[in-house]
Amino acid sequence: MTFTRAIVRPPGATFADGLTTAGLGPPDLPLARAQHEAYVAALEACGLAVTRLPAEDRFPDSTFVEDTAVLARGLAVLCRPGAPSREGEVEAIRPALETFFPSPAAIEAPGTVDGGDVCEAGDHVFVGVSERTNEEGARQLAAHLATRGLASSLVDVRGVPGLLHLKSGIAWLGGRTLALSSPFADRPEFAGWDVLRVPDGEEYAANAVLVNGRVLVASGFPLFEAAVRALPLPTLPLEMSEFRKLDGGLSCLSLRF
Ligand code: CIR
Repeated sequence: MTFTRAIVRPPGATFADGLTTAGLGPPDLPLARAQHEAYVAALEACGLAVTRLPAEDRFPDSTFVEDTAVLARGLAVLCRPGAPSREGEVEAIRPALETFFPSPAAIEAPGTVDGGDVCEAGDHVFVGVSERTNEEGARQLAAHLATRGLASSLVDVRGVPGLLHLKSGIAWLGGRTLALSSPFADRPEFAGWDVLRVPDGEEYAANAVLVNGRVLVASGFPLFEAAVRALPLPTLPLEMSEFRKLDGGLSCLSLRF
């Protein structure tokens, strides 16, 4: 799958008020903005034209744009975030999405879906059922994806300690290869896939992103990065410390299509 575009939104003035369970302390906003700039530069280095939306101070978590929509094969599905404080983010991003996807589908109540629970892996999509994405939402999403020839399977991630979204623990690295953190490595849902097991202690690195043949990885996880390079896939390491403080990872900072 080749990406040509991405949508991002830099962290706003209220960023430090975002939801978090990480216990890593408050984020440094200037540093977060610098890390976001470097992230955008990495996407551009991968050949993407990046649409930078204005910061949106009404919604502290609005820099995590991935959670607001699922984009696949020309289809856009507006999400219905599981966290009440994030609901308004969807309407806030809708106009930007509609410039590229004039008639988006939408997850309807009582369904909820956060985009971070959706992992596209070639012709297959894994959809996490989490504290944010419920089974009703996952089924609605699967029905929309099926209209584009994408098969889906549900992965229950509730009860995996410290895991916010499915993609906090898994990533697609092209072909039949998945990076899986330990809680996922032996699960039957991933039988038949080639598994790159994320080294214990480097779990955060599992949220890597394949962009046009290169893999964006969080810096500071040398064993995982070496394993990706050995596939062989080139890596682009990025500092993510300030987003990690808000339970965020690399994938959630952009919508790629
Ligand atoms: C939240 O709890 O919703 C945000 N603080 C972090 C969202 C991260 N999104 C993602 O991993 N897809």
